[in-house]
Amino acid sequence: MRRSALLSLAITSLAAREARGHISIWHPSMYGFNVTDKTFPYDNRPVTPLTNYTFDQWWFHGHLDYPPNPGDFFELPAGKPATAEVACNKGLTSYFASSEGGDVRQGDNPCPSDDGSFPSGAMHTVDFNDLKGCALAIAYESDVTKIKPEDFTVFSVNQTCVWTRFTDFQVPARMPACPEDGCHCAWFWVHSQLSGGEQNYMNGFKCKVTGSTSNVALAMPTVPRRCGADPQNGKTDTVPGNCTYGAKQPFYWFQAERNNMFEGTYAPPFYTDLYNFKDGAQDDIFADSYAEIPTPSADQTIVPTPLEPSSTGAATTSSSAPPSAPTSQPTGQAPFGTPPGRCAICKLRRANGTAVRKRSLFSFELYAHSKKARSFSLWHPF
Ligand SMILES: [Cu+2]
Repeated sequence: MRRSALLSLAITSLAAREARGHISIWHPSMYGFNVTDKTFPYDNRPVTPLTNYTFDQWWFHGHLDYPPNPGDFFELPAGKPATAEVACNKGLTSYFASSEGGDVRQGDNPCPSDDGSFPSGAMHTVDFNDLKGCALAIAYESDVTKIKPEDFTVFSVNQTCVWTRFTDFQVPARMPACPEDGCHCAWFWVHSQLSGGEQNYMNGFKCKVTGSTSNVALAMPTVPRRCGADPQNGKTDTVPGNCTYGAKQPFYWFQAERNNMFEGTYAPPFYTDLYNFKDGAQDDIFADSYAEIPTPSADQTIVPTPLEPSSTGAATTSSSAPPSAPTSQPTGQAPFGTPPGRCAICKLRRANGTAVRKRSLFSFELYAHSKKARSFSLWHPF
């Protein structure tokens, strides 16, 4: 009797635990806001990571058939911060009322751990210095079925994402207004390679720019390039000529289809200076931001300077042709893969028993990460 009671308690707590995990943005404007672990044949909650997925699975997190209610928009005040909430469970956010487990908020903590330690495993960071940033991107299109991956432009980066639940995204002052039925936005996150596998996060939502004072359109976004200092991969100095300047696409990485980034497991692309994603508003993403942008390469010595923006301007559209998605790693970038030093670092961390292996209260089922046996899973926190 007692044993079965204990067993059912164990099953109950296990079920509660498995209903949680990882991190996403949370807002009623998002696609999949009410998707639970039972909605799909597989666990496709907004917080689940996207890796090796087909296009239909990863694009908008596979949630296009779960749109927000009409009229729900995430507002982007031009020139001001937009405060988003990131958490590993809806119950940890202001929107707990529609969460399976109700209100489990713990202040600004995006993902409390079971032993009170911080950061928890689902935050995928060893410590504050291991944070790799997240981004918001926008497409000026109301019809979600018309949007292609190449249409998204990153307009704001928070390099210390996901340290806090309330996460500010500075909105560029010159963001033009959206069409009457709104724009589409998406949240993107790729975490440190020291704290988990090749997980991509994408959550789409409906958004609207408020207080717009400019009508200059965004430039056509191009693929970001690795150009920051990267000592772990043998690059001690930044290579400014190798950066992508102006409007940049988000990273589409490690999926089965439609990638635009081809970095290896141990050198993920990050929303940091490493890819010329400065913290805060991306103010140089407009059609008139640069007179000319030279072709980036490792040997490029000309670095473009943004023009002084006029606060208003005639409506313009980008004249450049849409960039075609690259089919291979661009040349002239830092070598990717597994440099000898990498694994030594990971083993050291393991041996020392540091935060890398901390479990999260909102931990995720183990096999989600170990579907494909990879050596990195040895130091994956789950
Ligand atoms: Cu995760």
